[in-house]
Amino acid sequence: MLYPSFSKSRSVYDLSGLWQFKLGDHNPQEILPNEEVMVVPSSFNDVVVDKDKRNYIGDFWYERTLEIPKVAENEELVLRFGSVTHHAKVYVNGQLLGQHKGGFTPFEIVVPDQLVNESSLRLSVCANNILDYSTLPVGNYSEEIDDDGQVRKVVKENFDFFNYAGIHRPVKLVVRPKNHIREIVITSQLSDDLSSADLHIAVETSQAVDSYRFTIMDEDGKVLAESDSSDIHLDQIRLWEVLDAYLYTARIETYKNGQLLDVYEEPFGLRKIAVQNGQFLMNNKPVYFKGFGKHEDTFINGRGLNEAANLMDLNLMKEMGANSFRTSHYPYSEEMMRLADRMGILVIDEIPAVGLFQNFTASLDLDGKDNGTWQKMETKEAHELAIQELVARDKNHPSVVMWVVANEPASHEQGAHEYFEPLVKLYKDLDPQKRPVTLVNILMATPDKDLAMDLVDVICLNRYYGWYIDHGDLKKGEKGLRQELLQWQEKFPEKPIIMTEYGADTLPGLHSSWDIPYTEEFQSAFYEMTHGVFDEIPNLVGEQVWNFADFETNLMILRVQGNHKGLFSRNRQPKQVVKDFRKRWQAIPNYHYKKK
Ligand code: BDP
Repeated sequence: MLYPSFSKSRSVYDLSGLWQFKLGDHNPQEILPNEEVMVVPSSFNDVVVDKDKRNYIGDFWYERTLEIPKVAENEELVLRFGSVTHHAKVYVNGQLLGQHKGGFTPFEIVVPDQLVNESSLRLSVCANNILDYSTLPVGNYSEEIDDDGQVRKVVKENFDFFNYAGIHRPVKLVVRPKNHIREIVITSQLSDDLSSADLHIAVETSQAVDSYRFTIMDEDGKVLAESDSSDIHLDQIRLWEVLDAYLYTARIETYKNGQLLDVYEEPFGLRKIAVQNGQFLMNNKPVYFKGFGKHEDTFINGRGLNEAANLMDLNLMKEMGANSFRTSHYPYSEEMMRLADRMGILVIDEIPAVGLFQNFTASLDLDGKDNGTWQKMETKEAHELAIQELVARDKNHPSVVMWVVANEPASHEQGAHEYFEPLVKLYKDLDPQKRPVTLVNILMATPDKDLAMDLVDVICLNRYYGWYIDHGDLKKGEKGLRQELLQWQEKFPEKPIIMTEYGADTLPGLHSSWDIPYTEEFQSAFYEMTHGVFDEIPNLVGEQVWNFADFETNLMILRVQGNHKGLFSRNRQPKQVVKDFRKRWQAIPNYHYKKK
């Protein structure tokens, strides 16, 4: 799906700001009362202040009226949502125009012509934040009867982050030609010496066109090539490299009867990815991933788009020598993906496939027994949709170097292989760049028990030796970690390994002479131990700390106002260990760290 950029043929209006708001039922035929307002984009939860409202589960409504801009006869009016979490129904003047499942991907709705002719529109959105065994993420849904006899809907997260909800990303009003460019897919074949590229730009239009015009520009806007053909050769190219991004722009014009119909500009980068011999190659060089699992999570905004926080986070990362992050545990905003493209940050791109583990929150049983997960999950349809929508949205981003099929599913339980095989294939079939696919493996699914890692290209592991296993005992933790990494390496010698999570909750300012868990000293000792082991394992080609910053979770005995495994506090102040990381990561080159 195209990003809502404007051009000569397209106007884009931003509908951010205050909307009317209501938790609970509403009849969209009627005007939503003026009693409460909400900011779009944001999560409603931390803005409403009232405790019951913060935890509200069910339908909730947003409404605003808008003047309709000029729309010519050959144009259409489109409502474009960056994301509504987790489900949305969109009404205009009381009429249901469309709906969307899934809280982290964009969707658009064309306003019918007869409504465009009205002078103003009343736009109502019914959002819903229920999660159950058929949704991604997976939630434990139940209904309770309150003292006053009212049914109260409850979602217990089957995952470790707060179930923020709302219109999380920008809402835009787009005026575009009826005969418009619907899709652009840019693929490139680089020469062996990586000095030139054969581009192919596939364009899909909503109606037939006579011809196309393709223009390729460099970063200064200089025209490098112009052509009527979708196959274009570029000489003396500049590659998109880790932390040294270079973005070209493809301008696509469509024509009918000699008249310009639509114009759209898509940025793209030129780089080559391959996985072979236990290495992750970028432009034929082995990469070492340094970085984080993150969350879209900030004070007040919750999971709502916060572009200043996004930029600060990536600046902090770069300053430490980090070069990558994973969009744990859902697709991040399109704005973040564009920023990563711009800054040369590698992104491991994840769908909201988290919580695919029966009894996840109840289980700190680490023995890996079979809970019957794959008989109970009803997520297949949501899973396919999430993959389709993510690839459709992110396929052209040079920053995206790998897709994640799921985070910490019960891949050691019977049925996991059968469940994931078609989903991995779906990614491969859909992705025009054929990027590697991974599954982020949970600590119970050790090499002797796991049933799914044979399906994927890269072994991504979340491991907590010294924290959830051998808590506080770093000597034992070290042994266990080393042993397991060696087992993975032996089992799949051709597959690179990336540690996608490792970390220890730490309260800044808490100290101890005895390296006691939760202190800053323990956090430093924990990372020193793990890094020592990582450096011994040739196939381990990346380390992504859990987590970049502390973040909000649901209520659990293990959580003290959220998860504190951040290297930064929730308000982005560094913990003591950041200094150690800066030293380590600034000394580790982006390429050729592991000599084989
Ligand atoms: C893993 C999850 C992550 C959690 C983390 C933790 O992937 O979402 O926040 O561990 O326990 O289970 O801190």
